Amino acid sequence: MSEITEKKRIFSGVQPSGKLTLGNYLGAIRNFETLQDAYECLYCVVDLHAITVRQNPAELRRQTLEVLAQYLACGLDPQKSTLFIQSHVPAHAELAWILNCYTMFGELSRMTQFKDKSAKHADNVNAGLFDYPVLMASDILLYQTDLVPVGSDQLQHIELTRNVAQRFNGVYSDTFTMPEPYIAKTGARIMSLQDPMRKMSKSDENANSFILLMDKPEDIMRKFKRAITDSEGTIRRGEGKEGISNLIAIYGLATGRTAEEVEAEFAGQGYAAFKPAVGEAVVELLRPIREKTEDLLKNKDYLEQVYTEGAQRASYMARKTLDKVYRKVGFIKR
Ligand code: ATP
Ligand code: LTN
Repeated sequence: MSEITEKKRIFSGVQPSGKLTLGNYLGAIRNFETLQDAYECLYCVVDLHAITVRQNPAELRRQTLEVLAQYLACGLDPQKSTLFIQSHVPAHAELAWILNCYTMFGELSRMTQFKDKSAKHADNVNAGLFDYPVLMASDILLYQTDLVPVGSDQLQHIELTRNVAQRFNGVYSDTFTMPEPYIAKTGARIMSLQDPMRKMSKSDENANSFILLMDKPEDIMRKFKRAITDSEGTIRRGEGKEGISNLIAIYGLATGRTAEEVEAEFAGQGYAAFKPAVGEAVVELLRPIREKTEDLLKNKDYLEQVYTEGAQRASYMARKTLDKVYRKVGFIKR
């Protein structure tokens, strides 16, 4: 008997809620690229998620295209992976409604991202912000996803997705594949350069806390030179050295070295030598991505072709799951 091995499926998404950071790249997008040969991958720009926080419409449009261009600039290949925009495949919103009816209010109340974001946007704690994880579960379950590459802040949402899938499968028999998170060993949580106890976030008010993929080399150098460290002055990881530990992780990822190798390389040297070295490594890491993104953004026709074809492929896969779900819950076939 000939053996047909189908590739396992991957889904992940990034919100066009601002400009992408080094954290987004090292925690997520870099892994998207390395996984695309071994898996059948769908990578989405999740614009429906982005409007849970108020967005300027013109900027949202621009940022959506920019995230797509950055997917391509980071090496995602539309011949290998399906790249698309979430709002172009209505099945995401349709499945989200159904799954709302299989998700408990109490479960959603426990989500730390909801608690953080509702504290931060106290004047706009809308139902979408609360429901955000159900839409994310729909993104994942719609494609019978096996693996979800994300930064560690998203683990709780994937756990919730698994609970919802299990509940639905329990009521109606096997419908959804049970997804697993894929979290890289290093880079899963890049910290803020100004407060190394918090994750680097594109929506931080302090622009010195994050490195953007589109930052100019002089800005990258300046931000690393100003990065908060400690008064001890040695290049090693440890308790109370979260700032330096973060810089060691970043330098290691940018140059392909382990943390031990970085510590050995800079043994006996101080922060005045290390910080510019991290800056230079990141400048070189990001230079080709920035230049490629700039080129791609000049070619809107190409971007349109990529997202149009992506949405067609994704819609076809999504429809299969949605039809099955509609049948199982008892809706009449149209
Ligand atoms: P926001 O700041 O608007 O909440 P975000 O950057 O946290 O946005 P997304 O754009 O949706 O959120 O994140 C895309 C991916 O990047 C997710 O997989 C997320 O886990 C990952 N990610 C985000 N920040 C970091 C970080 N500091 N370190 C590692 N991975 C991260
Ligand atoms: N919530 C994610 C973005 C996201 C996502 C997804 C990630 C939306 N849908 C599906 C993986 C799979 C975040 O990073 N904030």
